[in-house]
Amino acid sequence: MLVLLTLCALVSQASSMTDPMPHHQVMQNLDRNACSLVVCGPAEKGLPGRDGRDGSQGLKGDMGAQGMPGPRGIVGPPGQMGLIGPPGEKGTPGAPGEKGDLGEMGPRGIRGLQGSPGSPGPAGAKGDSGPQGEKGVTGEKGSMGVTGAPGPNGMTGTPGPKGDQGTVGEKGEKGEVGDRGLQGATGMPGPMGKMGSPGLKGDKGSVGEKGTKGDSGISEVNLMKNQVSTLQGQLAMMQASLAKFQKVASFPNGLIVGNKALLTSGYEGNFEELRQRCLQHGGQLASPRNAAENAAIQQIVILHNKPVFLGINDIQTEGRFKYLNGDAITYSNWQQGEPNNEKGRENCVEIFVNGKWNDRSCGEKRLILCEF
Ligand code: NPJ
Ligand code: CA
Repeated sequence: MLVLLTLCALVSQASSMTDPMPHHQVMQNLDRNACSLVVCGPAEKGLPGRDGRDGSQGLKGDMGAQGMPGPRGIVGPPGQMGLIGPPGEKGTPGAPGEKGDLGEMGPRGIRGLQGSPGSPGPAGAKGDSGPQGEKGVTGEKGSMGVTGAPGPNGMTGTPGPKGDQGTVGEKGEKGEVGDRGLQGATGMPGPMGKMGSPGLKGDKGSVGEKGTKGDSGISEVNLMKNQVSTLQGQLAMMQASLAKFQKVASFPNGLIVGNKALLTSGYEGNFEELRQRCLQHGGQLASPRNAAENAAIQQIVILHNKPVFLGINDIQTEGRFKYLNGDAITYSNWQQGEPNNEKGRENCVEIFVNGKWNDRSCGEKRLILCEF
């Protein structure tokens, strides 16, 4: 019983969503006895039922093209009801629409075309003999008669007057029925038949195969040319940007020599303090490897008019000057008489305004000059 109730409820829902068929009618189709036991039968003058659930939005029908009015002709018979349409493609499920009002009856369909004429029928039976025809019109003068037999000898008389015209003969028999005439012109299309009921919704088609990769609009070479061109443009912009940035960065406490940037912060301290400071900022104490670099360092010294310590010393081994990375120096520019390791306490190197080097005590305080 519980199952029947549920089933009945389901059917009620389904029918209310799709058609206005009374519930009891549906149930009769299923199980008359069962339904008569359940509440779903129609109560006489019962309370109004609840509103049905909103129907699902129907498929939108194709708009029919309006036909051109055909030429006036014989009104054809109404066309036959159209066939049930083919199943349509499965559409995406529409959002459940609100239950709409009962729609107006649709317009009458377009009149269907008149059917093609049938093939000619068999020849008819020979007709009955017709009634005697009317008196015909006077015939034409007959041909001259044959010459008569020779008369008796006598006076030859004058020729007699011309005789009266003869009577018209009887009407002939009715002729046979003629051949069937040519087919008449096609009549006007008859009224269009009722629209067929919509076909079942078709199944969703399977996903098609992935298409082949499309051709590139331009060739690989052209593609790379474009990329190179783009990169060249970007590089030029970066070069310009870097050059400007270097100027900004070196002003007013530094300069660029080769790929080295020399910068002083103005800080002053002993050799060890300066060495560590440069390291902290990702650089090292200025270490001239050639005359050009030495001249650049000299420019800073001149600018500030203060000697600076170089990244060169012989702390490890007296008299053997090395760079901070441990390599022996390969370039030098000693002041005359230097290095002299005065008082045996000069293991660091300073550079004067004149660009010359002098070994000096590492404990002296000098302006910091780092190279990056
Ligand atoms: C003297 C010794 C050095 C020693 C130093 C320690 O340096 O020559 O070996 O390391 O004292 O105090 C002048 C003198 C030098 C003197 C320095 C000290 O040299 O001639 O005898 O000063 O600073 C520039 C300035 C001074 C200079 C040479 C050049 N310059 O500006 O270019
Ligand atoms: Ca010295």
